[in-house]
Amino acid sequence: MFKTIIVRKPAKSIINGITSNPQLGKPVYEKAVKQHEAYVQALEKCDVTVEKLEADERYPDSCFVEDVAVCTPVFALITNPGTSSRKGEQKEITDVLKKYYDDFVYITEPGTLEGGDVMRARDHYYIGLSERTNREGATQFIAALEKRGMSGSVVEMNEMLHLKTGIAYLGENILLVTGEMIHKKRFVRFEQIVVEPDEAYAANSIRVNDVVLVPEGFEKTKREIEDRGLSTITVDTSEFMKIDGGLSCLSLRF
Ligand code: CIR
Repeated sequence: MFKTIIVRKPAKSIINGITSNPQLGKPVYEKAVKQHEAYVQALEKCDVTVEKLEADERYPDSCFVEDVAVCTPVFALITNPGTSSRKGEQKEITDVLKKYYDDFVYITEPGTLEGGDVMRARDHYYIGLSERTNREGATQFIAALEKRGMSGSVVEMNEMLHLKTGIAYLGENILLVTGEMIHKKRFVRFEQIVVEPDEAYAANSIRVNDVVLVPEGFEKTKREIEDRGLSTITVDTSEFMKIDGGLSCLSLRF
């Protein structure tokens, strides 16, 4: 069960967020704030306490708090983002997490790691090797996990921004997978819901306690999830999608 969720309000500078899809246009700040509020309301229906952090104008991508920490059941990993405009965001989350954790591990240079590349399934952590997370960063994280009786392993990947761009663990042995994550040998022991290319963005859905949050507009994926007996809430994330962000990126859940 998750008890606490941390989110950060989008900054006005979100219009300068990193994007691989400039053809989608820039996010509209006011709309992003409204969508963020709706996201928080959806989370609040999931039996958790949501801590809302103020916007941080210095960092256009700072609403994507998932990337700057990984909150395990026993320690907080403070990451080292793999792109220059996001370096520094992790310092801002450290003080916030001191309320919740005593045990901190820090990814240090030359290691880089972003939380979007980390997927927990039961007690195992899968770590995608992306342009943002390198092998050294993953090795540091795995060492910290093993020291505390948990485990992690790396997943090679080539096509996506982050591991969780293409995969989500929904509990009960179910994975949502799309693109290069489909039928990876690593994941054969899971039941896989294959997300078609036209709904690929919905592979970044999140299970929060008894509910799965699904981005709005992806009916086939939503139905597939509901067919497994899971309840869903849809949230409009159009403004975050414009800068490669999705539902998981917008929160730290622990
Ligand atoms: C970035 O490129 O860092 C942001 N524009 C998007 C971050 C998305 N985060 C995530 O998937 N965990």
